[in-house]
Amino acid sequence: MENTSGYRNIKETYKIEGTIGKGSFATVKKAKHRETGVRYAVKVLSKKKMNDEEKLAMQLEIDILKQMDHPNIVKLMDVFEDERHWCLVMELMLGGELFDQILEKEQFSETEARESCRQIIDAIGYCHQQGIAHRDIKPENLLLVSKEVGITSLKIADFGLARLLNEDSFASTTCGTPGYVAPEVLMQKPYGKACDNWSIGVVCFILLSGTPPFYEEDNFALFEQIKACKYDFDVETWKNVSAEAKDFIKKVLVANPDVRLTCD
Ligand code: 3AM
Repeated sequence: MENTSGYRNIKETYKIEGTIGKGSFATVKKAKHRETGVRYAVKVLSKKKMNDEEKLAMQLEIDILKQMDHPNIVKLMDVFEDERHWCLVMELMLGGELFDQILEKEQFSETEARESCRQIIDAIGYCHQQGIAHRDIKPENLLLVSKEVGITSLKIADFGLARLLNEDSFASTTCGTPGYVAPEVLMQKPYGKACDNWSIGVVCFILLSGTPPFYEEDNFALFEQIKACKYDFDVETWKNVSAEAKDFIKKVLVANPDVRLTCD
């Protein structure tokens, strides 16, 4: 139902419950559909803290998410907007972040790591087919469907940095999260979808070994390490990992995006 301002009021359709967490522009809350009783996650984005450029970027995130329909991408069910907020009604992910599982378990079995990687690659391959790069793949953006199902069912969230990229349009703004960022992004070269494949390589490396391939306290030193593609397979940590898995990492964590493995 629309009120006098022309906006639909989310509270008429959903009962807003507790807060799940907060990001820089967004608060994620739990909500219950008043008729069906089904619970969802609602990402509430405040327009107040955003400048016009950020508002446009957010509108883009919303437009991208609306197009997405893949079992390993958090589904956007509905969008409510008023003068001050956007409310994105999404599938509720009850298993928390993959990152927390990594911390809890320290190391996944290779079978678990392989299944997680397959799901991430499926989802990102689907984005790439549609000309979309995610640009911020990291464990915090990989959410688990439920605690019970565990690692076997994960979905990608947060397209805050995703941009529509087609073959001839390259993004060249530096974004992403330090440890996962591809060398070409750091070198401020025009870059495309291959930057996601690099980040997938970093995530897979962490899933297989429990340690990041690139790590320095200081960001400058970290960036130098990434640009030089300097990482190794510590003998003790990697002793139970197959040669095929290491070979996969070696073909993904490659500085030159033109020879890096694609999702296909
Ligand atoms: O605050 P933490 O890190 O615990 O995992 C996301 C993050 O949790 C969670 O909301 C917080 C702020 O981004 N989150 C994001 N999307 C979600 C979803 N669809 C979600 N939790 C459940 N379902």
